[in-house]
Amino acid sequence: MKKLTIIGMPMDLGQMRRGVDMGPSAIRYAGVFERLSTLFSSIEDWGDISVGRPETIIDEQSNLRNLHLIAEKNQRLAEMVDKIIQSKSFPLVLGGDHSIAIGTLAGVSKHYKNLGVIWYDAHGDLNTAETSPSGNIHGMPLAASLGYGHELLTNLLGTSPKIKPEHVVIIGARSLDEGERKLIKELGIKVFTMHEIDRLGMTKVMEETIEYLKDHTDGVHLSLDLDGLDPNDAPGVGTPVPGGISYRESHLAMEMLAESGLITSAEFVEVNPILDERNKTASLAVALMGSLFGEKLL
Ligand code: EXY
Ligand code: MN
Ligand code: MN
Ligand code: MN
Repeated sequence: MKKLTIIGMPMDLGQMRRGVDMGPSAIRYAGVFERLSTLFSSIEDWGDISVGRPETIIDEQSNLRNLHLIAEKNQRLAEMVDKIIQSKSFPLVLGGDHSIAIGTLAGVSKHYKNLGVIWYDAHGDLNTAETSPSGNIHGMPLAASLGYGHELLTNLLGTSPKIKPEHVVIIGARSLDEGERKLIKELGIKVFTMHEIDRLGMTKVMEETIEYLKDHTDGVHLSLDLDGLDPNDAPGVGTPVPGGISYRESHLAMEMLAESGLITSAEFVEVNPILDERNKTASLAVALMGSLFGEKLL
């Protein structure tokens, strides 16, 4: 059994709805530490990175909301994630909006030549300042990690890109902007939209994902946006999209990832307790973590 280190990133600067900064607290309140402690030989909680919440500052030149603060705070997260891996522990990052993946991936990718990424999300998060309909950086972290976008976002810890397009799999997409679709085609990114999930079933989708990544990567990061799930199962998210992945399908996906032994780091993002129903979404996140880390039903 391995070591696990939890770190919270109470970030809400990547989008415009309040409350997602309380995501890490909600996930802790839902019992993450207790739930995972039996699955690892040692587990630590390093607490939250301090983010603060000034009023939105729009970068005049780039039209990116809170660009400088997001870059600065993600730099800190990247350093902490780097430290966790150096200490031979598995990093589990609690969000916070999805802009934190910029920091997580900067820290993780330092340790792998060919890092795979599973992006479990209703969205592609492949926008740049030019293609974004909102200016919200939580819609940009996958693009930034692939080297597209403002250099303050792409160049954390001094390297870019962090990952290669052929090592990325998006699962659950059902809301993609024009520019995102273009980039997916241009880069040939593997995407299982809701259409493929309905058509093939989650078993096949995960078998294909694992097969696609296993021989070409030396580590795989799971970036799980709770809005990838259906809003009936995960109502506490800022950008819900109907027709999502079910509770059961998601557990199956996590169980198959556990069996594969591929996952080397993970983050769970976009939990917003203010929009939630009795902490349902945070509790779901914790249950999914249980499956991801090998909890057995019997
Ligand atoms: N594609 C839209 C935008 O860029 O504004 C919505 C992005 C939502 C991103 C969420 C967290 O995954
Ligand atoms: Mn996302
Ligand atoms: Mn999303
Ligand atoms: Mn390869």
